[in-house]
Amino acid sequence: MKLESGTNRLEFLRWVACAATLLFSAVGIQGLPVAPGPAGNTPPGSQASDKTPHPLDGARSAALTSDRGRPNIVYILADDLGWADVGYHGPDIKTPHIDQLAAAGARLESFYVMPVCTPTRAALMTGRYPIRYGLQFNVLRPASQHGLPVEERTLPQALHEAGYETAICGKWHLGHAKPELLPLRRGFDHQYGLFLGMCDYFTHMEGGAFDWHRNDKVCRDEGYTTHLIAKEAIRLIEQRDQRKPLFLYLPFNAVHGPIQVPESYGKPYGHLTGQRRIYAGMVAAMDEGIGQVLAALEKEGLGGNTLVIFSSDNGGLIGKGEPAASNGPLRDGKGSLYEGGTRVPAFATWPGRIPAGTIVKEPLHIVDWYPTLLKLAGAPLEQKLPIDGRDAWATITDGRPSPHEALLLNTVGRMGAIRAGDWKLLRNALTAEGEDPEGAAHKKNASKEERRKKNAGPDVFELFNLAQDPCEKTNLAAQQPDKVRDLSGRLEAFARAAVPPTLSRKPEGFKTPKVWGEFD
Ligand SMILES: [Ca+2]
Repeated sequence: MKLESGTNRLEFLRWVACAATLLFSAVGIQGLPVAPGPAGNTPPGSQASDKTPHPLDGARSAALTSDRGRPNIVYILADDLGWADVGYHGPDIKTPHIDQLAAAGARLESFYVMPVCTPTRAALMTGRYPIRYGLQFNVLRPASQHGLPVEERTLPQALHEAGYETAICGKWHLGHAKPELLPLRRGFDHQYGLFLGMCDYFTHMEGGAFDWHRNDKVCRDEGYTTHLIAKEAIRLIEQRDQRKPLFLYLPFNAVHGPIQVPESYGKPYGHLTGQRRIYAGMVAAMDEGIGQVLAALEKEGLGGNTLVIFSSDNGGLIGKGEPAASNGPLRDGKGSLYEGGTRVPAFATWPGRIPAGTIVKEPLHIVDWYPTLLKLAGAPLEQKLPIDGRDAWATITDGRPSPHEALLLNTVGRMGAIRAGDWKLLRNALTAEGEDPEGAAHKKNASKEERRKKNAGPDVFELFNLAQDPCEKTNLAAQQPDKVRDLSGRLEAFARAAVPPTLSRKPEGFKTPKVWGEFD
């Protein structure tokens, strides 16, 4: 076991700066994570005012809610959005619609996702950790032949069975090489958007082929993808089956690369430079689209009984050079098991059911939405494959503790991380080689030679108390050997239960099609 030595003066000053920032966050200046206290969640109304007008709180809403008190559900998933890149967490980028929505419900300030795109989407769709079905490592590539295994029951499938109309509008990224992997075969009544992990925002091309679809067929709609996704979401809301509650999954491909936006969106951000200026415009365009979707819900009289959930799918990418995204003081970014890679902006809003201004500090994971939503929708939770997620409703609405004793952040090869209460243990997160999904973005603190040496040696553990040290500066592994033993045992149990990751290999003789997901 390698243990970090004490902090030097520079480290100490950085720690002080971090602590000061967190102190400011407690009074709402910076919006950074506040250390969880024994009382759990902040009582409703103690931060944002209960009198904040709800964006979905129109007079028509109450009279026109969906059936039997079950909510319409809109899950907005941003792509690669950094912790500090929502207005309520950081000063750089204005997100008035996101901020208003967040203030009207519960901000989930310790909400965890997987470090990259495909695993997070799989976790949301199944309520099961990706180690259960081989999607814990890396993302699907254009030549990938696999996807979310068809044996997995999906969230839209369960909601569809319970009588919901289900739609995906945006990025799928859970399989495109076979018809059975496409959204309409995985529980969605409607599909619109891209199948792969990223595409050009204007031409809708990726990897030499076209990737824009409606109902799993090629779609030649022209325009900026964020605009198209918002427009289609509004159409789906307006033309929904009014006899059924609606589940609308809205995974914007924004603000994943390529960093592109119509020029007008970048203009208000002249004080930012380089890619960050364009990225800020991308966030602004997404915020505008979210505002339009909320207005459509309101216009249709659905606001009063719609649960709107928002989160990013992983932390902001802060690789080499000047990063476009910012995770604020959180350590590291996309692809990493440190907080900057896995702890993301998130909230849930439902007028009358989630008190405005709620701040949830208890740790939750994206797998929790599956059982939570199924329960709210009256869908059965009994299924063949066991669910890792836990019903988080009492934690979100009633200040109850996290439903998890321990949350798995991931385990792949010799690398892994787990959170239990205020404690987080990472194994070989700094040093393991060849197990980084996104190009070693998080290993910049160790030279190649250092990593090679350490990778050949015994496991390197880092232990942090996130209540006192949310920026993961002070490794307490040496002082807390019992805690390390306990958490590494739990992590090892998850690792032993994992199936091997399915790796993306380009098949022999692979030919890029003209359109991804077309099989004729
Ligand atoms: Ca992503």
